[in-house]
Amino acid sequence: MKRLAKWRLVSLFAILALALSGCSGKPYLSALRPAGEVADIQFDLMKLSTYIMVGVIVVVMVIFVIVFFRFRRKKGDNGIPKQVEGNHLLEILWTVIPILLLLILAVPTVAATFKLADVKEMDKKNSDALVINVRSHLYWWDFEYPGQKIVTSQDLVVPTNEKVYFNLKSMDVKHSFWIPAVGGKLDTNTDNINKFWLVFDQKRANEAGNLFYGKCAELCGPSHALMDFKVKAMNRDDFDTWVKDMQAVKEPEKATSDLASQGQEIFNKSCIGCHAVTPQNKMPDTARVAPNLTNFGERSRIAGILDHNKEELKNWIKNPETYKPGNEMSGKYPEMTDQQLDALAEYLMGLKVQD
Ligand code: HEC
Ligand SMILES: [Cu+2]
Repeated sequence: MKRLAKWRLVSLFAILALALSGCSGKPYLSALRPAGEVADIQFDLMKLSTYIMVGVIVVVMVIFVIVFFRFRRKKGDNGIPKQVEGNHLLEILWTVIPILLLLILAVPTVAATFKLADVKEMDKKNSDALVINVRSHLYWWDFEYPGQKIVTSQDLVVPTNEKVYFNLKSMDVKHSFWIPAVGGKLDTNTDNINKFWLVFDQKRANEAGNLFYGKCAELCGPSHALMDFKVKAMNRDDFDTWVKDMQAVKEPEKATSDLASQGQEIFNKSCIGCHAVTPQNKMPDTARVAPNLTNFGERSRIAGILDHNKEELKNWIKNPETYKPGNEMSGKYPEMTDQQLDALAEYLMGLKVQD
């Protein structure tokens, strides 16, 4: 019997350890390791409300314990104790204290809400603020840089230590744009544009390996949990270079080897109807039906989730349904032989804009 109780305790601690390890605060993924001005503000609000809640619990528990022991029935107590009803001082106290606590919570929260929604700068004429149009799709992300006239998908590229402004919109159902370490989450809706800004801190980006993880935070379908994107944060100079390299691609890049040009041929026959390989957006939003692959060779993941290598790429093209159930690519192109898959992988991995 005793042994059983001991094991119960051990397994309880094991489960607890497992649960708490989820809070370890990975720098690329955790809201508890804020990596920018917005994340800092949000984290401070979380701390403030946690402190207040813990304070209330502690005070209530202390009073509870005192009352529990002091007013127990003791030997010699007979009958019903004196009945007290209505105490002005107490009633005023327990009305005023919660009001004060709510005010302490509300004032910084409302102030932060307005600050985080302040996008005057992006709406100004001739403003030189960096604006990115985020378009969410079942189950992938499109990023358009209207000022730079380029489009990329799945990997969001941003400069660090400056305000980056976002226009958020969804092309199918509601999704939500969230970069846990940096800020959000804000819904992407179908019939209005939500706007906000974020700052990506350079030092924290270094700690995170210059790659933050982004998530869809609104249940949107069977592959919702797989609707990931990544954020490449780099200093302004590197960002400008990346933009120039993207802009320099005016037409589909020529494959460099025999195998790759075979792949390009297959791609031009079966895939290019959905996937663009030039970064200029010549289509209306609604016509963009698949990730832009101009810089696919430089992605950090395939489809946001798989390791970026030829094997996984072939697996993906062979059967995307296994990896992302309900995705919009499955079954919409002819089946490929192993040889064709090799060629496609060779071609796609070669799609790079930077050297
Ligand atoms: C009907 C349109 C359509 C066709 C045709 C199509 N795809 Fe896709 N493809 C998609 C969509 C949509 C996604 C995004 C899937 C997701 O992540 O949910 C995608 C994703 C991908 C990805 C991952 C992209 C990234 O940025 O990580 C690759 C690679 C890819 N497709 C290759 C191909 C190849 C190769 C072909 C031709 C054999 C092809 N696709 C044909 C619609 C299409
Ligand atoms: Cu989603």
